[in-house]
Amino acid sequence: MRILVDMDGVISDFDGEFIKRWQERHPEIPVVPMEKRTFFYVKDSYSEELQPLVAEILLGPGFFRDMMPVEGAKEALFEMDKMGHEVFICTSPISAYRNCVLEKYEWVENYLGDAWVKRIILTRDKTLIKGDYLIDDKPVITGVERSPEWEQIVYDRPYNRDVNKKRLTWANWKDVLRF
Ligand code: T3P
Ligand code: MG
Repeated sequence: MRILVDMDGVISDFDGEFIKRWQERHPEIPVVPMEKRTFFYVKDSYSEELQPLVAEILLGPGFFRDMMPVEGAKEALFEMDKMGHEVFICTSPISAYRNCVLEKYEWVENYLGDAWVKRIILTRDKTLIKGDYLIDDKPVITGVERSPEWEQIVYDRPYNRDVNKKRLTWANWKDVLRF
């Protein structure tokens, strides 16, 4: 099987890093806790006045480099690879790409090693990429291809609970994917 694995919110803890930076920079403004994050985009959980502060954090240096790995992600990737699957990291950079693109590569090198840097597929349009599965936390993935080759498996997060697709976490992926 060819398995495409998303990065932010799946193997790197995007929300954890956001919450940490928000609390450091704006201790007086309550951070929206994860269980109340019903929108995929962080900014949609904040009022219009606060949205520039959200953007400042996401675009600032180090945000994409400093994320902690999601628990169990590395082990799962290595195990899929060992099982003989073709595993790729399929990730989209934010439009303001200046820090994001380099830091995503640095992150993969730091946490997964050189061999995985070669498996990064950086694209704004995941529908064009061929694979059997795409493990991704984004509720709906659209692009120019109306019928992507892959089946999305939702990586379970509070903001995608209303999506009716197969879902998994790194704690139960082997039961869900039963190759
Ligand atoms: P990935 O494809 O690795 O999940 O949008 C660009 C990337 O940033 C994409 O990464 C999704 C992630 N992202 C969020 O997860 N939440 C957000 O609020 C924003 C702006 C981006
Ligand atoms: Mg994601």
